Amino acid sequence: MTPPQRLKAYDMNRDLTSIASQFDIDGIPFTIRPYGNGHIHDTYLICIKNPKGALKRAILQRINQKIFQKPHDLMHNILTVTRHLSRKILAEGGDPDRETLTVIPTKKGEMIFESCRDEAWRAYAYIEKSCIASAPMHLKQVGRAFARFQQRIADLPVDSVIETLPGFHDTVNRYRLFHSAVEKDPHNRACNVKKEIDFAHIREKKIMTLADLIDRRVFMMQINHNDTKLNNVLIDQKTNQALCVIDLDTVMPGPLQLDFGDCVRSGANSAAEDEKDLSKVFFDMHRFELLTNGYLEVAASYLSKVDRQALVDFAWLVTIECGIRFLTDYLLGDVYFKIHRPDHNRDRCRVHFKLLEDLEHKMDRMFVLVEKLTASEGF
Ligand code: GN1
Ligand code: MG
Repeated sequence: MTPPQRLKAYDMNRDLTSIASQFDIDGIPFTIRPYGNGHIHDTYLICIKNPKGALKRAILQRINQKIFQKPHDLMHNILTVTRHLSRKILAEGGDPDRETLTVIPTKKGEMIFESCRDEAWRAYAYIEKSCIASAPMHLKQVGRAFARFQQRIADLPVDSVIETLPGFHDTVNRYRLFHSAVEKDPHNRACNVKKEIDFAHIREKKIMTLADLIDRRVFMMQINHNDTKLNNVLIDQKTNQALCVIDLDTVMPGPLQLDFGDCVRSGANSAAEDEKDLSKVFFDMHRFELLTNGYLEVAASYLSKVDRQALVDFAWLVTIECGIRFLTDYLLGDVYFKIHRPDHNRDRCRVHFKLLEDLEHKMDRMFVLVEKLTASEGF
């Protein structure tokens, strides 16, 4: 008798094959496997054999509709941004098929396939001969890639994208949600994270001060990527240069330093985002220098003094915000971020708070480095 688990796996594959066949891909999908390690959607890599027998790959994704409740708005944003980037890349003599994402429509010409189970699926062309950036060898390229992204998108009007996740980087609101999760404590978990709760509370004033500057529009606002993790940059395997910025789900307006801050949060961490052994977690100045060097090679030319001088504060802000988000989700019973083990969100929060504590000791040095690297670019 077939064990029930295998039957389930077979059914899943059959469903995925039929979903993949809805997209405008020339050929028959013959292997499908889970791909990447995102916290939000379900992602699969599909391999397709076309009628002549040639192999091609594509990415298939089930959109998490608990988070992205309007998948069509999400795809509107992605198409707006990829079309804009394609024009820029072409004008620069580049190859848009490799340097930005390409959405594969369904055979009916839609950007989303809605399955009979009310699931929303989308597909992207897979960019061959590339790999996902990893630290530390690609850090400079990652900094450069996000600055180039920022530069290319700067002239896209902020109202051309829809705010799919309102208040996504509204740290004050994130803080309020955290506060209310502590008060409600629906899973009696607050007692396990007393230290972390205090850690966040002590920093409330600084969060409010920075948020106030953002509200008063002291900083340049533009469309941001908003998820500038290392693994959202593809590296060209041939040249070892940054090739493409991926995961455009959160393109929305905000102060432009946010993307730098998030990139530092992700790239200057000496350890994994969910490392259990906190003795391995520290803010790595060398990694910070590599990222910042790559970033400023491009960005020094367009950052105003005020914007540049706030870069380090934003690394602080995004790090605490992300830690607070994980802590809130832990308190609420892991309803937002996918978890792969018990207490996963608590561990992620602990990593962020350890990272932040170390970053706080290094902020002066970070600031000096930003100024030094800017001057070395001639600004
Ligand atoms: C989520 O799924 P992924 O890894 O692309 C999250 C980001 C967080 C990140 C933390 C829509 O991104 O905001 O910074 O996890 N995306 C969303 O790793 O909430
Ligand atoms: Mg993302």
